[in-house]
Amino acid sequence: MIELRYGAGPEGRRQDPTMRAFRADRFGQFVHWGLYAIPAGTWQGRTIEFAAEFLMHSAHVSREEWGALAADFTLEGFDPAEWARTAKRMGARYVTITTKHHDGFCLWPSAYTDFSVAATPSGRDVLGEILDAYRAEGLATHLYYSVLDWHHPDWRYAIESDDDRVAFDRYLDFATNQLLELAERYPQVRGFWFDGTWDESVKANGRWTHEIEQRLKQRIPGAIVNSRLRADDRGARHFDSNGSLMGDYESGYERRLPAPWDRSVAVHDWEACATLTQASWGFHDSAWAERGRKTPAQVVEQLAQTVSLGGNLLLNFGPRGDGSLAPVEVALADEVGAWMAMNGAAVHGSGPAEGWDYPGWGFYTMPLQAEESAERSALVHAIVTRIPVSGILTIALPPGVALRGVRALDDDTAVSFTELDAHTAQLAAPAATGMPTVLALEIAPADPESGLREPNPDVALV
Ligand code: FHN
Repeated sequence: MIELRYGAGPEGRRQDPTMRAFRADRFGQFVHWGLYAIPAGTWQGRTIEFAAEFLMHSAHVSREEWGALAADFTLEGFDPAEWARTAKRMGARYVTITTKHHDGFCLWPSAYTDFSVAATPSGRDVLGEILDAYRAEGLATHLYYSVLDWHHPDWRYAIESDDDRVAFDRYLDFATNQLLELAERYPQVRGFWFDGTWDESVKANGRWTHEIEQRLKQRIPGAIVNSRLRADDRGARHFDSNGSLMGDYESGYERRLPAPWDRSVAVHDWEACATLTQASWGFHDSAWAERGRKTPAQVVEQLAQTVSLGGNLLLNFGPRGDGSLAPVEVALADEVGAWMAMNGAAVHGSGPAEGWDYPGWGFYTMPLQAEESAERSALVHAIVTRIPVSGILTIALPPGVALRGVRALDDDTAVSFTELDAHTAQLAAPAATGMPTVLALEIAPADPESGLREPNPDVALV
């Protein structure tokens, strides 16, 4: 065991009401919005096939030129109530909004910089309006904050001299002030989502990452902080040098998910974040970004996989430069929302189905209370995402579990099934609809005698 001052605390997995609510939410909306939404991936006629929020960096734009975009941040199409309604219709239970991305532009009128909405034509507190709108729809709010800052003169990628150290200490004071300012201005937020913490300069300041997490939690009791903030005394990130998770949940899954059979990830809380476009978080107005745009079925499949492994999915939206949502993203939200309206019980308040192996044709989830209580759930949801060409779904039952009934979750019709043996049931695969079908499996403890029979060797389970 390595002695660490800034590693994980001894508390282990949080079970307080705020954390349980976050865990049960399972589906959140990420919003990347800032000045980068105005050029939307194109600078002086040149479209750069890279994330739109990186344009200042990738097109080598000076701070002055980039700063001039603030004059065009006019909010003509900005309707935060519409953003919030869209997220709610989609089935998201919380939002994580970029307060400051790598370009340093702040969506709130910060007292610590001039580079904020205060310098735009309206001068409005855009962040405050967004947070109020989401709260009015009943969604919890989390604040994204990039520690990396291309605008601030004291930002350093690495500490290579005494001057660097002095400058970077000043930078960390600035970031501390901004974060405490956010906590003070918006005390109803549920959490902080840190980013831009991978550089050597931050890794050499594990103490700051530890202390700012503590200070934010003092200001907002119960606040939830992602693992991406933290570095330990030796610069280890997310997990400390002893292998323990730092922060309240792991946030390392970005545009990827754990393997569908890898249940080991469920030992702690985690959240994956995903883009809707090919690889841009900010609005990128180009055929390049559209080429990889996800369909509603792909989003639902990712959501099902995530919940089956005990994670949350944070699905990104990139509003346009005028503040309006892209119609293609609203359409996706509505299609996902139509599915969630019928099948959300397999997602919200659900988690891994303990003992149920990955079936290959989809994912199993189970109500969370059951996962956490001694009593076994009487219900497992089977989310069918890949219909076998045989047209047959094989259900491998965990030891001691019997299948009592199967119903389609959307219309509550009974589905007939055959028991091949004590461990195996089969049923006709649902018809293809273009979206996953959810089957509610009613289960009960098996008759102890029945388990003594041999499993049927003819049945390929996966
Ligand atoms: O560089 C950022 C990127 O723009 C985006 O904000 C994502 C979201 O997780 N985080 C960083 C890359 O890891």
